[in-house]
Amino acid sequence: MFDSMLDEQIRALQADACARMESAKSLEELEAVRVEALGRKGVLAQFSKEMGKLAPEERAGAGKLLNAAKQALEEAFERRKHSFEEAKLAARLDAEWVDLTLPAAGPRPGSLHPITQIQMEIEDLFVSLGFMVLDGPEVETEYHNFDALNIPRDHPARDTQDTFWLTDGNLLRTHTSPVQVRGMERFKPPLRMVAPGRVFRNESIDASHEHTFYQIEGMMIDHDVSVAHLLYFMQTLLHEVFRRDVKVRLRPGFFPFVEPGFELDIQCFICGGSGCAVCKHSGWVEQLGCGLVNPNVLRTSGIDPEEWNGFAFGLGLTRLVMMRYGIEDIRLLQSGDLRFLQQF
Ligand code: 2NL
Repeated sequence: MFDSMLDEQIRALQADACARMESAKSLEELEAVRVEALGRKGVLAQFSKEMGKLAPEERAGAGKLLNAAKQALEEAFERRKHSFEEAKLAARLDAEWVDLTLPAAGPRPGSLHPITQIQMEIEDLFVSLGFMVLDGPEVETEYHNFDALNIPRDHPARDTQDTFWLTDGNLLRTHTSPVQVRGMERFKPPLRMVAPGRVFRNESIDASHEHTFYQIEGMMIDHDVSVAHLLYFMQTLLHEVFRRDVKVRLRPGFFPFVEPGFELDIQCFICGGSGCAVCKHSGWVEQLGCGLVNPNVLRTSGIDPEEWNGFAFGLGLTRLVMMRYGIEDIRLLQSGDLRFLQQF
């Protein structure tokens, strides 16, 4: 029996389409060949239609051939598709490879707030110089915050504009002096103590004022304490904080709880004393208040001013941190902004 024309065409199509599937360069190219040969409007479908025109004795042979071609093409298609998928998976496994035997990164360590860091450094320094570190309540009595410190009844610091008063007559401490008053009440001289902590002032907030801030106060009570002792301790403190030698100067300053009282300046180390924005072109930057403890303050807390005297000082930790790191806006320190905090 001779092949019909159709048989020839089926064989030719099968050979051609098989070869093109095997050499297809991409899934898209492969799919195009499949549609062309096996699709609903493809060549094989066309042949299927033409079978109707064949003589009945030729039809069975051509039908078998058509089915065999269809099956062969489907198999060729699946084989090639599978090889594309394997290559794709292999590429992905290669690209997404992870070494599971590497040690994990672990938790990211945090750090202490710069104010806490400076507070702890100053505490350590004073402990090494024989001082106690004392703590006390943030809600204070009017007596411990004002009366015991020789602050007059009509002093403006007692105003509601400066002090947060509570409805029961107590207040939020405006300095850590009351901690030292409690220290004098509790311990006998000779006495060396520092009182770091959070204090509150009823102020409006701007780039250099917060209503809540941190300070450290200290005092030493002994026999014959002089301004020379005071200067030595202040210079040691500032040397520790700024990690360099600092030139200091004393100006008279008034605080009711010391006599004499001073404002202590350091020579500006931003400009070296020639004048800049930080020192407001004066060459000096105000750092702390200090003086010899007013005898009235000693007497009020049960210490005999005929036998004992002492020096005391107070300084803002916030100011110190801003000076040390060149921070221009006080609000950054309480912002909780990690981009800021991660620098310390
Ligand atoms: C400042 C000034 C100062 C004191 C604080 C003090 C405490 C007692 C007795 C005497 Cl219990 N004095 N403290 C003395 C002088 C100045 O602070 O500008 N602070 C930020």
